[in-house]
Amino acid sequence: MGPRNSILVAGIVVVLALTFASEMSTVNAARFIVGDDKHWTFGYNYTDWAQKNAPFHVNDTLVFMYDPPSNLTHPHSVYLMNNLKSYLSCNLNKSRMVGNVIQGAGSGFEFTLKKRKPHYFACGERNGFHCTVGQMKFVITPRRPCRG
Ligand SMILES: *[C@@H]1O[C@H](CO)[C@@H](O)[C@H](O)[C@H]1NC(C)=O
Ligand SMILES: *[C@@H]1O[C@H](CO)[C@@H](O)[C@H](O)[C@H]1NC(C)=O
Ligand SMILES: *[C@@H]1O[C@H](CO)[C@@H](O)[C@H](O)[C@H]1NC(C)=O
Ligand SMILES: *[C@@H]1O[C@H](CO)[C@@H](O)[C@H](O)[C@H]1NC(C)=O
Ligand SMILES: [Cu+2]
Repeated sequence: MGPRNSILVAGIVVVLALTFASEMSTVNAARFIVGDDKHWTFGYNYTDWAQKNAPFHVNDTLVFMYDPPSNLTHPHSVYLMNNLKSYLSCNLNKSRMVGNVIQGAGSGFEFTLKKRKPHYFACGERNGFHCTVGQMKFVITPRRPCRG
């Protein structure tokens, strides 16, 4: 085999390997409805839900579903808490809103886990009351995607 052919073969191998790798990560990425058929609601134990559905992986997607504000339903939202301390105390001061009160309507909104760090999710409504009393909080630390 000449040097030119070797380079060609090596190139094809690299392309195939990259294609395979990206397909594996797509195949392995999972989609979770937060709370399953309970969706994102007051009084459901999301710590328990997260423990039962662990482990989560980078590129997995969480789907938050909740009704928009109306006479019949309390509003909900989704925040990422700043750190463990604010998560534990449900202090929203330095949190970041990722889903407002209407974004959970219909088929909900999707949050893809991109980083291998703790994600402190909480409902931001009633100044932390849904987080404290309503148990609308959970932590997820995604793992590296598994390949096969
Ligand atoms: C929620 O679930 C967690 C994990 O199973 C458990 O440790 C905790 O006591 C539960 N909280 C309540 C209020 O039941
Ligand atoms: C996550 O998905 C993106 C786009 O599909 C991909 O480029 C990236 O490599 C994936 N991340 C991991 C850690 O697999
Ligand atoms: C919601 O409340 C408003 C005003 O109080 C009322 O006019 C309306 O009929 C209520 N809608 C429902 C669906 O109960
Ligand atoms: C949140 O910030 C406000 C305004 O700066 C402050 O008054 C309040 O004490 C803070 N709350 C907590 C729980 O730290
Ligand atoms: Cu809520």
